[in-house]
Amino acid sequence: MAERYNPAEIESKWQVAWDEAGLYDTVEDPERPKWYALTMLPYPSGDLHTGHWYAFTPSDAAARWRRMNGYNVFFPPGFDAFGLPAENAAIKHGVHPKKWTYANIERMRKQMKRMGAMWNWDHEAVTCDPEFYKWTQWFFRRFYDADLAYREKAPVDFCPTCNTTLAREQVWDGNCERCGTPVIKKDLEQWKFRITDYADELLADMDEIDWPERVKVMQTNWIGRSTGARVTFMTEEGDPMDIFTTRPDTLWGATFMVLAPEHPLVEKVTAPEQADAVAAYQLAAAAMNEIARTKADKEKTGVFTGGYAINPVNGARIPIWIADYVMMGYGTGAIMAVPAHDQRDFEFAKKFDLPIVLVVQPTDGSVESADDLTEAWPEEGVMINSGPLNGMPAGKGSGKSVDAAIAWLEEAGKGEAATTYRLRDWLISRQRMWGAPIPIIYCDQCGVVPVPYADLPVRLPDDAEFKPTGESPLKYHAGFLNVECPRCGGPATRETDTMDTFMCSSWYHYAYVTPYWKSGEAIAPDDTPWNPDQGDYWLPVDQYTGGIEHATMHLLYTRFFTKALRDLGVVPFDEPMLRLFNQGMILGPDNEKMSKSRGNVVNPDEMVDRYGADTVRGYLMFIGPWDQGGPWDPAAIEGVSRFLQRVWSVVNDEIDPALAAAQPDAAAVRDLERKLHQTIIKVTEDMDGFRFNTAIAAMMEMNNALIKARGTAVAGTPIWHESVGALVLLMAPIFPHISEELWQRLHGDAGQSVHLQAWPQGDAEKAKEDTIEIVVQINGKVRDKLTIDPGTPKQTLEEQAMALETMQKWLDGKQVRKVIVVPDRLVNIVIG
Ligand code: ANZ
Ligand code: ZN
Repeated sequence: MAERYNPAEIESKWQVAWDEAGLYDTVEDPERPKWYALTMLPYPSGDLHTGHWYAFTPSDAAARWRRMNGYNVFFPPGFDAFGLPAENAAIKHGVHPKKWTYANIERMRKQMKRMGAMWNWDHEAVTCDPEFYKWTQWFFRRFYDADLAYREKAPVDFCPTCNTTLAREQVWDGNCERCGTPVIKKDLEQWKFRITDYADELLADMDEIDWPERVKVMQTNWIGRSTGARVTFMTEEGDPMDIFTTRPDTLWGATFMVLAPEHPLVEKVTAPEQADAVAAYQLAAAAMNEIARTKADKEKTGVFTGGYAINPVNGARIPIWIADYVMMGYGTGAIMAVPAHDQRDFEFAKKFDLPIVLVVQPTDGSVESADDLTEAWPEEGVMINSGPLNGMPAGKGSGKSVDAAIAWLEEAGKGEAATTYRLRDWLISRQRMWGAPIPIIYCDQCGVVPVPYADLPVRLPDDAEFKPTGESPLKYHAGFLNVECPRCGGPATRETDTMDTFMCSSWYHYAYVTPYWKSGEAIAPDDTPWNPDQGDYWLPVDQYTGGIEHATMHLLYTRFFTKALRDLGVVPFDEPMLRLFNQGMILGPDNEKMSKSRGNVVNPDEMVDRYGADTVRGYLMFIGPWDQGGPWDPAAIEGVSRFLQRVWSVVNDEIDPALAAAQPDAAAVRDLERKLHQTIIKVTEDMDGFRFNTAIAAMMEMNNALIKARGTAVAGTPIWHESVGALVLLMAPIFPHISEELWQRLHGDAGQSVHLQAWPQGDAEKAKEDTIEIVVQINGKVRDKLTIDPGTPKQTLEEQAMALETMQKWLDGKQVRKVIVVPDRLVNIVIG
C-alpha cells in the first residue's frame, strides 16, 4: 500500500510551486489562438462563500480545458470594490470604507488562492484603486466630450432608509433592492448616459453574440421597443398635445384622452372648477410607485380636467382626463383612449361612463357594435367607422390599417411613424462617497467645467466623515469640495456625487489587460486605458460566466459601454463578450438560498480543510448541470472524496508482479482500450458544453474500469498505462492539484506540469463497440446469422435479414406474415 491521499499537503505544495514557476503568467503569442476567459468579478464583502466557489471553480476548469486544447488562455481576477456596503460599514463601525474594503480584499485573496485556480494575479484590478478609477473618470470625460453624458433635473427613485437614489434596476416591485423600504420620488440634478441612443443597436447585435436565449429575451424586454405613431392633438386652447400609440389605425375610435398626472399640460388644460380634484389626484398618484400604478388588475381611477382636445382625424371634441395608469416616463406621457380596443381604456370608459366607438369589427360576426362588447377587442378584423380606412383589414403591413393610418397622418401633417422604448437613459449619479468621483466642477462664472484630463484622477479624501445624511459625505469635506475653477481660476466647487458602480464593471475586463496602465503619468484624451498591443491581442472577452441576475443591468451597460467606446475609436469591435454562460445557484442542504439567518450556510473554508480543494471543486461540479445549481448534499461530497482516493490508489498502488507477468486476455485489453476512448470523447464533449457533472461521471466509470482491470493481467500492459495517464489528464481541469501530483509521480522528474500537457485525443474507431452476431430465425428456428454493429435499428436489421441469400430459399413461394426484431439479439421471420 502506498501512502494515503493527503490533499492538505499536496494542494498547498502545488499552489506554491505553480506560483513560483509562473505557470499562469500570460504572454501575447500570435502563434497560438487566444482565449480570454472571464468570471464576473466579486464584491469584497469580506468572506468567500460557496456561491463564489460555484461561480469560479467551474469557470476555471473550463479555462484550463481550453489551455490544454492549445489556446493561450488569459484568466484574470479582480474586485468590484466600490459600493454601498463599505459605506454602511463605515457608518456602523466608524472605519473608513477604504480600510474596510482593502482588509476584505486581502482576506478574500487568500481564500481565493485556496481554490487553485489558474488566475493570473499579475493582472488583478481593484476598481477602487485611484489608478483604476482615474480611467473610469477618463471614460466619463470622453462621454461628456462626445455629448453622451448630460445633466438633467429628474425625478429619481430614492430610498428613505438607505438615504440614497436608486437606479431603476435597484427598485424591486416598488421597494429598495437592499432594504425593502418602499421607494419614493425626489427631484435632483443627475448625470446620465445616453444608452437610449444605442437601443436599436443593442437589439440588433444580439445576433452577433453567443449568449443564452433567456438573457437575450430579458434584454429585449428591458429595452422594450414599440413601433407606432406620434400624433398631435390640439387642446381647445390651441396647445399641441402629442401622444404615442401603437395603434394609429384606431384614431377614429378615440373618444377621450388621458394625461399622466405629472404631465406638464395638466395645469393648463384644467378648468377652474376641476382644479381642486385634479390637484388632489396628482398628490395621491405621486405617493404611488410605478409597479402599483400599472398593475393590470388595478381598479381604474382618474379625474376629468374639464378641458377638451380635438381629434385630428375627425374634428371630434373629446374630454381630457388624468389617470395614474398613464406613465410620464413612457412615450409622451399622454394617450388617446380607444376603449373599444384597449382593455385599460375600456375599463376606464365603463367606470366613468365615457363613449365607446367600435372601429375594428371581428370577422366572425360576434360583435355588431360597441354595445356588444364585454371587454376590449384587441385582435384583427375589418376597419369600420374610420373614414378612409373603412373596409381595410386591421393590422400592420402593407395594405393594412396601421400602415395606411401612418401614411394618412404623414400626408395630412398630423403625425408620423414613431418608435419608443422602455429603456431609459442610464442614471449614473450616486449621492455616496465610496465611488469614483464624477470629474466635474461648478463655477459661478463658467458654469459646468469638466476636470482637465491631466488632473485625473479626482481623488477621494481619506478623511471624510460618514453620517447617514442622504447626501454624499464629500459635500461636507471642504478640502474636496472647494476648488479653483480650471477655466477662470475663480472659486468653484466639485461635483460631490460619485458614479454608479456599474460604471466600473462596464470596463473592468479591459483594465485587466494592463491594470493601472500609465500609472502615475498624466493622461490625455487620446490615450488608451490599457496597453494597445495587449488589447489588440486579448480583446474582446471570449467566454464570460456569471449569474443570471446581471442579465439586464451589468450585461446591458457593458454592451452599451463597448459600443460607445467603439464610436470614440477606443476599441475596434461591437461587443465586449462573445460568449456567455450563466451558472445556477448553489443552495443550502435544505434546498433554500444560503443565508446566515436560516443557518444553512456551508462554509467553503471548512470544507476545504476537511476534504481538500479538489474535492470541493469536483463536488460543486458534480451535483448537477452547472446552469441549474442545486442544494449542497453532505453525503455526495463524500462520494467525490472517495473517487479521488480510489484514483490515488489506482495510480500509486503497486501492481501484483504475478499479474503483470501473466498473458492478458485480448478481449479484456480491447475492453479497456474501448473504454478509454469512449471516456476521452465523452469528457471532451462535456467540457466543451460546461457539462462537468457528466464529465466527472465518465471519469468515475473509467476509474472503475481500471480498478476492475488491475485485478487481471491487463494491469501493467501498455493500454493500462495509457489509460491511467489519460485519466489523470482528463481530471486536470477539474481537479488540478491531485492531477499534478499524480502526473509527476507517473513521469518522474520529466518536470513539465500536467497543466501544460495536451488534452488527450479520443479515437472514434477505437471507441466503437465491436460488431456482434445475431441469429436469424424462420418460425422460431435458427437458420442463419448476421454480423452487425451494436445498436443497429430494427428497420435495418429486418432489411439485412430478408436480403440474406439463405433466406431466399426459405421464403420462396411463402407469405411473410410477420417479422419480429429484437435489437442486438435476433430477427424472427414468421411465414405461413
Ligand atoms: C391607442 C391604442 C389603441 C393603444 C389600442 C393600444 C391599443 P406598448 O405596446 O407597451 O408600447 N400608452 C402609450 N403611452 C403610454 C403611457 N405613457 N402610459 C400608459 N400607456 C401608454 O403600448 C403602447 C400603447 O400603450 C399605446 O397605444 C397607448 O395606447 C398606451 F387599441 O394607443 B395605445
Ligand atoms: Zn470659472
